[in-house]
Amino acid sequence: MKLYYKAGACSLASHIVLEETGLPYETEAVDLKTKVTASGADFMQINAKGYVPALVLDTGELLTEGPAILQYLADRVPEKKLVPADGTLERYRLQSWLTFIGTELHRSCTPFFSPASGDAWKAAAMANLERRLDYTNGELAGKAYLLCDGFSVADAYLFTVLSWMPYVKIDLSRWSNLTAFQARVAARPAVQAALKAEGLA
Ligand SMILES: N[C@@H](CCC(=O)N[C@@H](CS)C(=O)NCC(=O)O)C(=O)O
Repeated sequence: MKLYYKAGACSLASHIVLEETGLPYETEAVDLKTKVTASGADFMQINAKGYVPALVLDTGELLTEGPAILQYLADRVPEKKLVPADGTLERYRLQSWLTFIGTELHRSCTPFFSPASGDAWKAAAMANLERRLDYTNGELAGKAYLLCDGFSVADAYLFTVLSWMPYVKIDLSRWSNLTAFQARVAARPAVQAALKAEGLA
């Protein structure tokens, strides 16, 4: 398998989960502005959506969209329990978190990474983000991870989005459960390995 990524972008969650699975894989960085990969390939020919993460399977097939990639990887190694079993209520709770992180947290960060976004959009996104972080902080009260069964792929995604807060100019120290969560996830060897590989450790 090969993961196309950009250091520190949402593809970091897939990179962390690849490390957690122990499956063999390779990575290739993508310049998201020029859409050229580190080896000089035209990324648009690999993933017509033009964004990361993109996972090329050993069969040569392409899988895109972070939440789908995360679940695909976790399902390859059920013994690692990175996702609840298919068809259980807990699995839908995991999907609920992945959707929330993707559409409410990740998307609310978008205007802060785009020079073209106006102040009104940024203010609305900031208000939304603060409300959603408040909610997430509450959900983590007395819990080590988002789901009761331990670390899951949703935690890798939440960790990745929380790592953007300095760029968004949100001080996470307001939310003690979020900062404790961030430290807990950062201490995982797989997370350290992915961060190091992306030059972020
Ligand atoms: N819906 C996609 C969104 C992925 C996404 O937003 N990727 C960003 C990096 S975090 C990207 O590659 N942006 C470059 C672009 O859209 O041109 C997913 O969940 O995987």
